[in-house]
Amino acid sequence: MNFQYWNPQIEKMPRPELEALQLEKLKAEIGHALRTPFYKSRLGSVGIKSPDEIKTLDDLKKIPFTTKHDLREGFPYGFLSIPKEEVVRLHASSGTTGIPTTIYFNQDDIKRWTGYVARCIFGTGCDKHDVFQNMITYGLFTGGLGFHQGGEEIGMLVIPSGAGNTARQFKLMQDFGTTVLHATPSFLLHVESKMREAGIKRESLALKRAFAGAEPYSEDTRRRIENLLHIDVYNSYGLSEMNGPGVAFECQCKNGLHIWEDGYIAEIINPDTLEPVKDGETGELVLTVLCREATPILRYRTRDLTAFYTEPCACGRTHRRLRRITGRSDDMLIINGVNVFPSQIEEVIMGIKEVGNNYLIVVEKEGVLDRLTVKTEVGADIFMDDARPLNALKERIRETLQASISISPRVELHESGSLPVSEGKAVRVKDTRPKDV
Ligand code: DLL
Repeated sequence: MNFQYWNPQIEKMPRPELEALQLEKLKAEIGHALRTPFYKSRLGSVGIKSPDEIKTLDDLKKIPFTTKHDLREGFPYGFLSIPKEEVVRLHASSGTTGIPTTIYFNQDDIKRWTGYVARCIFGTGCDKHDVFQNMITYGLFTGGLGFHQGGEEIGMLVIPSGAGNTARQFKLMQDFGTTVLHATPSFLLHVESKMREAGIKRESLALKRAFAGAEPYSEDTRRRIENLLHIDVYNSYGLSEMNGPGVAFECQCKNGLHIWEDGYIAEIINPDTLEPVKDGETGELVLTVLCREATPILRYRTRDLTAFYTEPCACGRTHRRLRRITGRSDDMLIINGVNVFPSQIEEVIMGIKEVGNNYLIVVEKEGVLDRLTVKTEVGADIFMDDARPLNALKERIRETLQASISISPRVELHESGSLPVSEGKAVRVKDTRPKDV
């Protein structure tokens, strides 16, 4: 394979040099952190009053974790390390509590972030000849502007189409010969369904690849999008607390996401004991930003579950790879005492070829028990007078799910296009059980 690197010196840097670079940047980041009200007090509580107290990367472990709760407590300026007049942008993610997590950038922060996203995009084989349709939400969400800047940086023609409005998306693809897409995986599946409905032939489009991220999805979902759209799909991971997209990305090997270790320090911990897991074991990802001055965040508990791949990647990059993020430590459902991750359900149903591109998991109380219903879409041709094929498919889905999650769900089949679609992150789980149970 012909690998291309945006910044070969950094991307293929020998590990000892890379770690020395991390240490240097960590010390600078601690310097920024000590200028914020939050970390002045938090670092002070463990005796860190100057960056010089950090002598090795291992010293990072002396620093307590930062949580989403801390970020909310620090709203609006508790994490700001520079004078307000030097801030040029903010991004925010709204949460269920109503207090947004807000991240500030100065001009250099934006440039650095752009560099990381450009590195991701270029590493998949894109270049200035590509036409890039950015079908994700712009605005406070980081996905739109983050990819927009990265695409422009490598010279692609960027179409800022934003999410939604599939008819307009098709028109743009046709008019401008779009070669690269960016969207959430659920929106890519929706686009494909609508394309079929509209009778648009795949061969009439110039599509070659897509970046899919911002929400968890299985390897089966990737394969499904690739097979339906005849493109390569690359997994893209990031979070607003760490700038947004551009944190970890797949290279052309499509086997794990390289985390850019010159920009972020990654640790994986056991979410219960808070101790590091052994290499290769699954745990919660903890990240420290090394490339942002305005809003330093140290040892942030992402809640995302993943593992390190330990063996080197065939592409020659030395930055470690993360396994596809399967979900979050806080999205586990407990159904009649059995632990189920939504990703396990997705993996099963996306592997069944008769099942359509959209699904919904519903958990409700029925008397004293929990009841799990999995609603999936199927093609209209199966809704015929003869109910037998329908019932047989339902039973097959139920049995396959039961074998995977040890619970027998109720399965409902719905006509294609009838389940709710979200333009941004898909809402896959509707849990209506009373919260105190
Ligand atoms: O979702 C940033 C982003 C934009 C990433 C565009 C990729 C593409 P937030 O809204 O702060 O930021 O949400 C971050 O989304 O902690 C994960 O739980 C989840 N997530 C993001 N990417 C992936 C992925 C953006 N590839 C949260 N696989 C993260 C699984 C993902 N989950």
